[in-house]
Amino acid sequence: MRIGIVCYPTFGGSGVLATELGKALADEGHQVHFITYQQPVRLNVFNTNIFYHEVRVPTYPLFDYPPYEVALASTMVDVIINHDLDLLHVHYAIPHASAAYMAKQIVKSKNGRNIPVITTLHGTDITLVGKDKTYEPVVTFSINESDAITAVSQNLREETYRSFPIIKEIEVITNFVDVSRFNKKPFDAFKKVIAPEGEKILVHASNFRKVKRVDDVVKIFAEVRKAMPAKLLMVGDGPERPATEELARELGVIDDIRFVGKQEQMEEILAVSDLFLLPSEYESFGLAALEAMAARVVVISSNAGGLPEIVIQGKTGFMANVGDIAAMSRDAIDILKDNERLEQMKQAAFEHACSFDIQHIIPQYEKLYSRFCRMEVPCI
Ligand code: GMT
Repeated sequence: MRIGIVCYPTFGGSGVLATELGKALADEGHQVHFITYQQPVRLNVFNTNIFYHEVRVPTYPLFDYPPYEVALASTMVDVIINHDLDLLHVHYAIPHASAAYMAKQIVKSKNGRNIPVITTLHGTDITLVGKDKTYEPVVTFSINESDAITAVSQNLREETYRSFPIIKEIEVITNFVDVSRFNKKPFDAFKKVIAPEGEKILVHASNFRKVKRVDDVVKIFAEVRKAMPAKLLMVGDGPERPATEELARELGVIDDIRFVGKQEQMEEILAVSDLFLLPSEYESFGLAALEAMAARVVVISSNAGGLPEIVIQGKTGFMANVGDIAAMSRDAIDILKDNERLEQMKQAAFEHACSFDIQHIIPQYEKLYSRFCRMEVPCI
């Protein structure tokens, strides 16, 4: 099939997932057209089945806010018509689902074709941004106008029905991980640089937004540090980073923390890590935690949103209520002190991550797409 994928090109989970999906579909022989305002960060391979179309947003002195959605819809129309796409799959509702609706109407009026639009909901498009009164009517309308809707977890499906008057079926296709990519041997020289005395290594990765509760990460680490030598890697960047660094200074743990910024080679970092901390206020799924599990890293997280759908309490990790720093610290210390159990849990985390392997999930998307095959163009 010829599939258009629209996503955010950044490090966020929705963009990562959409890019990995597109790469896997291209490997299966589909022609994949990415339509984004920048080359997606994970689009780092050459494949003759992959095409990248940059959305250019011309500016004009009149525009305080350049009309990105208009530019996006116009680029979608261009790619749909000139590359004879079979369907559009948009990731993250805002503004991708409404831009896709507009493109669909334009293509219909231009050449009578009804291009199917699939919208995948990822999380904050529903739970934070989408609920805002300013966006809600457009979000509800464009989700309802999609030909198929998917959510990345059962929890997000339920949240969506709770928050919006959605009249269509929302199917759950969970996020996935390419286990072969994350199942790596630790690079000893790298481990030595981070933890020269063989200290345990904790890691957190996110966009450092409020919802991630990065201050809790530092507070948990400060408790762990009181109990044993340890190091913390903080991966990513975002608005809460300066305050988090300040907190680390106040708590006297800054020398044991490395803020390494945005990183593409997460698998190298995870390979040397023991615990992944994700105390978020909400996660529709928690793709970063799943990637950690695939790298044999035990997860300490909150029990918010879809996290209980991937973490098995006491087996692959530990969950506690949002903000329960005492419980998360205690669990972290207990498991780090018990090497035998830590190794068992790392193995269990890996085995559980395998059930979310890309190979199990891609056929689910292909099955969904096949519902929209055109009679005149055979689907592969
Ligand atoms: O976590 C973020 O703030 C980024 C956001 C995104 O849209 O890129 O992540 C959301 O989508 C991911 C992929 O489906 C999920 O794994 C994350 O849990 C979800 N984030 C939230 O729900 C806060």
